[in-house]
Amino acid sequence: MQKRSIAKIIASIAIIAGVGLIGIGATYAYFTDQASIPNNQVSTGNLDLSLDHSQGKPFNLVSICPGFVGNWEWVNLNNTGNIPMDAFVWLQKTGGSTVLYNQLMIQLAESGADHLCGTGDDVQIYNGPLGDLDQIHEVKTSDVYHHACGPNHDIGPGYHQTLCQRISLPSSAGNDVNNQSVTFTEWIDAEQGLCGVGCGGC
Ligand SMILES: [Ca+2]
Repeated sequence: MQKRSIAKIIASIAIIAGVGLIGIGATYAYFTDQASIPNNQVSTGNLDLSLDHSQGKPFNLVSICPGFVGNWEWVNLNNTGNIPMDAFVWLQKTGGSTVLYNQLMIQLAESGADHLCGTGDDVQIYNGPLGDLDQIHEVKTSDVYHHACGPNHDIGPGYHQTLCQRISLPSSAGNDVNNQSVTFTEWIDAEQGLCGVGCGGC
């Protein structure tokens, strides 16, 4: 009998506990509500460089001699993407005479606001042997282009930069370059620029 009474008591406690849990659950049935902000998006900018193969590109200089000074030629670096870019230029010899390659000289300049090469507002980028232009040189842009993207040397989206170029063969080159030829590739590297105010999200 005693065991049965204890069992009844335990059963009663269990029922009471169960009722208590239901009561607790009901206590926390608060009102709730929810709102949302849909259509969040993240996208990356488009870095896109295109070149106008402009006056004198590629170089095709035939039968030149020591003392030769070429005409100013140029290529346009177009920012056809939607973020600012920095541009860098370098050369890579692809065949022929290393002696001639190292004797040839090249001047690189940014055209300035007048878009003309060989005028007073040109900004020199490089002046030396082709053979030493295997390191990248930044195409620093003139002030007229800065305003698009802050105080950096960026080419703004929709803008272009004119890169002026002139090749010469010094009179001191001598017979070492007699009857020689060389080929090379000109590379333009583009890199995302640092943004100023109003220049997008990069
Ligand atoms: Ca100029």
